[in-house]
Amino acid sequence: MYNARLSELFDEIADMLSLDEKSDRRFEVLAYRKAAMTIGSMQEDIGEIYKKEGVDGLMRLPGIGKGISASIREYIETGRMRKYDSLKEKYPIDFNAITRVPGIGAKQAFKLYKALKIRNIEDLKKAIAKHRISKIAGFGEKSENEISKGIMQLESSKGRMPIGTALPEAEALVKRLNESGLVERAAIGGSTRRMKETVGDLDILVTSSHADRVIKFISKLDEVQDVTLSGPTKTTVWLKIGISCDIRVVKDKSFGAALQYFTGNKDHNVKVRQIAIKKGYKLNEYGMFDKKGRNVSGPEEESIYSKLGMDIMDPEMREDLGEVELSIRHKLPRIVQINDIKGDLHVHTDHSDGYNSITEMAEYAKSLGRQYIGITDHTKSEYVAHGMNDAQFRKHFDDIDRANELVKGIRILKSAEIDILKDGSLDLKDSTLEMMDYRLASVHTSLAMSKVDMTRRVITAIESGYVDILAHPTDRIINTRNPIDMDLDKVFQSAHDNNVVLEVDGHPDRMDLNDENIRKAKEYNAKFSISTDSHRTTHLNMMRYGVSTAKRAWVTPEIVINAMDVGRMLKELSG
Ligand code: DGT
Ligand code: CA
Ligand code: CA
Ligand code: ZN
Repeated sequence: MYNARLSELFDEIADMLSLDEKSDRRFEVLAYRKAAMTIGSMQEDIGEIYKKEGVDGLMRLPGIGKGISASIREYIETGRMRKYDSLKEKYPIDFNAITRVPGIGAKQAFKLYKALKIRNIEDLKKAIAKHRISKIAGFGEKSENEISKGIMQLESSKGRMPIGTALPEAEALVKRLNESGLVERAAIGGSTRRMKETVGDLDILVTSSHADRVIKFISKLDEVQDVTLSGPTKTTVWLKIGISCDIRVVKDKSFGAALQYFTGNKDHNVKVRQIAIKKGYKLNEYGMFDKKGRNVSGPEEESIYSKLGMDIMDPEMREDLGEVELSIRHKLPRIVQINDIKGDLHVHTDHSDGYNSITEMAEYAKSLGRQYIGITDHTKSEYVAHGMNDAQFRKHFDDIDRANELVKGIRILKSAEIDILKDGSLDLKDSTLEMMDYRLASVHTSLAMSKVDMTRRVITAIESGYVDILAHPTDRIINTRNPIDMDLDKVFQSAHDNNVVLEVDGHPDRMDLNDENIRKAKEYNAKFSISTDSHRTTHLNMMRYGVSTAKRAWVTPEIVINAMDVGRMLKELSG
């Protein structure tokens, strides 16, 4: 799959163009950033689009013009991009790695390069050890410390890739294997199948009677950078997107047992195996064998569980958190499924920092089967995100009325993502808030408050009576920004007392609340809104990440407000 690599290349081109001191390349920079965003958030493989529809197919994508589609084609055809290569000669810096350090953008990276020839994180670490950063103009002691802290934070999360990058890549690999003609079945296993928010490596299971040919085929895939390990029935490869992938080949009759085994997690497997032993079976990745050595596992995963007297559960539940015991007693809860979802209550448009119009978002949501969407553009304090003031919101609501007349078959709701200001007050007048169908509020700025102050700030907002949904409650960004320091118990209690719904923001950079916090919130009888926080049409597909996060915390559909019809949902919110 080319998406992640192309997106990184374009981001880096934008970084490098922004450093041009001689001419203003602002529009070019913007074009490359947009392309990087479009491609980075696409779930379908851009290589496939090119293969099927050529350059025309590429140009139909939002934000992809002639020049950029030519570069995409060049890269797919030749593995190189001249534009990138020539810029790289001038700026031999690993921007993607260095700009991931908090506090370092492209400009700072270039300054570091000019002053100390720093090209990558290793160089940066050496310079910090010698206290050389603080002596560069514009940096100082404080920023040296922050950079040092940032590197440590980055390294502690190193190696685990967000599910939003890992899953599409694994799906693309499975598709290639299925199309190879060499395999009977191919499936994703491991933490990717369990939809953990980050994954350590990909695990793919293949059934074939030509393991040797499958393994050779994999080693030649364009996605593969190196073969780390290669045996007769398994191989481990390092993928170009920067993650390892284990691939196992078994015979088709072992598929169910192997999938059960490789899905895990390990603790879940250990318990299931103990049950098998008690019932007189031997269970491993090749099958379930009775006393006479006959394989009784059957071709599917399900038959293993049923032979053991258990109900099968979704992979998201297999974390040994009590699911095994409940499954034996046939008492597993009926957890929320993607098909339960009727609407999406966190959606941005080009009225603030989104890319598409209200009608485009609504049409796309309708095509996904949603019955309603809530438009939640930013408020004025979020000026970098083009947040709107009260007067602009009034006009914006007229636009939503018009959009509702234009797009039939889906209800477009009036809302906003209202900034919770430093003192806990809301960023719009009450009269504007009253014009909305519901209100979403979140913290975006002044994140470095003390725990006591932050807790008070959020609870003040919750108690205002004007908040219906608390969006991305902890404000963390996976692998980039820690959660805000806040007393979650107090916030969850207050949310319950004030009938405020908690969001499960399914954007894979956020996943907020995460599975662990959802479990905690459930103890306070919380209700949830599972949303995508979409900033363009294709983001609306990311609902599956939010739903799986909720599934990992055993959320049932009755406590998910956007699993309700619009009428009941709004009634629920107004309490
Ligand atoms: P990750 O990669 O760290 O995100 O997490 P997983 O769960 O994908 O772990 P991984 O890749 O080490 O192994 C994939 C699956 O293989 C795991 O979920 C369960 C199974 N597995 C691995 N090691 C063992 C083991 O020692 N015993 C048993 N029963 N199963 C194992
Ligand atoms: Ca894994
Ligand atoms: Ca693995
Ligand atoms: Zn948002």
